[in-house]
Amino acid sequence: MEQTKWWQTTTVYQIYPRSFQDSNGDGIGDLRGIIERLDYLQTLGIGAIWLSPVYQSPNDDNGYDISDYEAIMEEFGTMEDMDELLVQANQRNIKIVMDLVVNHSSDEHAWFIEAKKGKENPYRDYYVWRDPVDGKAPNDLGAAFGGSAWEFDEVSGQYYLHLFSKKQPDLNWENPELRHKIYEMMNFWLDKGIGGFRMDVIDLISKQPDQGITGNGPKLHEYLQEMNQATFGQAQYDVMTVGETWGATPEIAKLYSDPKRHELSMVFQFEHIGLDQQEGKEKWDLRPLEIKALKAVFTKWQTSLGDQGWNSLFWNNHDLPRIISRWGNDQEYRVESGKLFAILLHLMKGTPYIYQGEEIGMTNYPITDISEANDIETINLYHERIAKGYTKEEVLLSINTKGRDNARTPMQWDDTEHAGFTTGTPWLHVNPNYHTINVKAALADQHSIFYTYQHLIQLRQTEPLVAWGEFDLVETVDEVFAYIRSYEGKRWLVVGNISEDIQSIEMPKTIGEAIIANYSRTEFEGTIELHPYEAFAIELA
Ligand code: TEU
Ligand code: CA
Repeated sequence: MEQTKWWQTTTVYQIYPRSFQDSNGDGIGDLRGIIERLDYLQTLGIGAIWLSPVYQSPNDDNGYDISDYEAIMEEFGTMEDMDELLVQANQRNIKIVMDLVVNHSSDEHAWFIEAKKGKENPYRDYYVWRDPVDGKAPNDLGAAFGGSAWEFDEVSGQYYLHLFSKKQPDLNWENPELRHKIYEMMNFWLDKGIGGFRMDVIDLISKQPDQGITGNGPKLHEYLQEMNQATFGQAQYDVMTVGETWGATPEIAKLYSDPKRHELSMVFQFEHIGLDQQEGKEKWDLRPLEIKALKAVFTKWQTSLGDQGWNSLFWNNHDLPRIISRWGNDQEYRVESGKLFAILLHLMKGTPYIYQGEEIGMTNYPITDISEANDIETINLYHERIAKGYTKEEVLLSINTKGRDNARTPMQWDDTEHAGFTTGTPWLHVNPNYHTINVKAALADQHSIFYTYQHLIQLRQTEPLVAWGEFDLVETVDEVFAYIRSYEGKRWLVVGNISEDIQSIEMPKTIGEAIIANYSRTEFEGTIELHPYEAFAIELA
């Protein structure tokens, strides 16, 4: 068998620092807060933290707009705090995977401030500039957060490109000097002993804006191979890299993650994430999830990468609504559906990612007025759609179902005021359900969602079948997701009823009791009736 990499048997935990733990009462999560909670993460059993950006930033997009890649955001602490976090995490065998946001910088980055000074400035070419066409933007390329992707610059009379907000100008990867500055910066972090990089919208770096090409541009893989050689691919490092690639198909994923190509460890693919949006429309244009399609997507990804790639497994991140509210039931069956999604995902092949709060079953926080929103994407969307004639109710429904603030409400630690997140005023509303849904309560209840995650993390480390086994879908009624993992003659059946209705399935011959389950079932023979959101794994005879 192929040599095992540490990230193939580990589970990663994503921290959104602003919302994790405040240590000084200013209402904003910080690095000291994370250090205070490392023991909790060690108890959970994770082997790495993906840390959303902690670099200096004017926070137009909560840190995804970086003004200095080698400095820490003041609100989050200092470089000494960062170094301390690395030491303390490493002592607990937890690696720190940094977010690398190099498709764009902040417009307040020194490079952009220079570049704006004029066409002759040596930094001008670090960004993407174009002359107006007929007195207007060069073309109709749109930005992810609404409006044109081109912003006019009065000083030079040219437009610059920004695929996200206008405070996130796109970097020009065609410029070799810029690329090498980025590699130097990456080595600065690697030499601090970090565990790797999560690469923000990395599939956009070889854009060809004049042709309207943004993702998967012609030199993308050339750049990644060059980056690999210049940075993390060097012998002294043993890190993981995961690219955020919204447009990846399995074929594209292999280009990134085939070990022979020396690019990345794995990518985040988002095919399952798009299943509840109307075809060809935006994520805000809702449609119900078809479980059948969900099963087909996972089966495709589980069976097509082979030795030429590695899957990442996730339901949640800081851009997505909470899975229990999205595809489960966040009221009556919150605990059952939370465990179901955990069991189904964490017994697949790949590296699982847990987003902060997922392990205690945190839920969406619906707003009743746009004044309660914080996220730039949400606020822009609201005004754009209201101007187009949508009703307030329609837009709020989309926002409450899909908006990014849902994931960003502060972590719920206990039932004291503001959920133990801060002694001050939290920067974003705390979900009032913190009185019952919180870490303290989860740790005190041996049947909580937390312990299901803890068990699943252990199984990945102790059972080669979980890490390496083959995957086969089992034919069942649409609402039931059942698959078999097999490894060296051993076979596990994993079953999950993704519905509130009772579903019958025909069971093959099994051995012993369930390995993990969310109901206490003793009968596994013949035709069995699955409870709402019931999930279990059991060994097959
Ligand atoms: O996300 C990329 C991205 O495409 C998302 O903004 C996506 O469009 C949206 O959330 C869902 O419709 C990454 C980061 O994860 C996100 O937080 C940043 O805002 C974005 O890049 C820009 O850096
Ligand atoms: Ca703070």
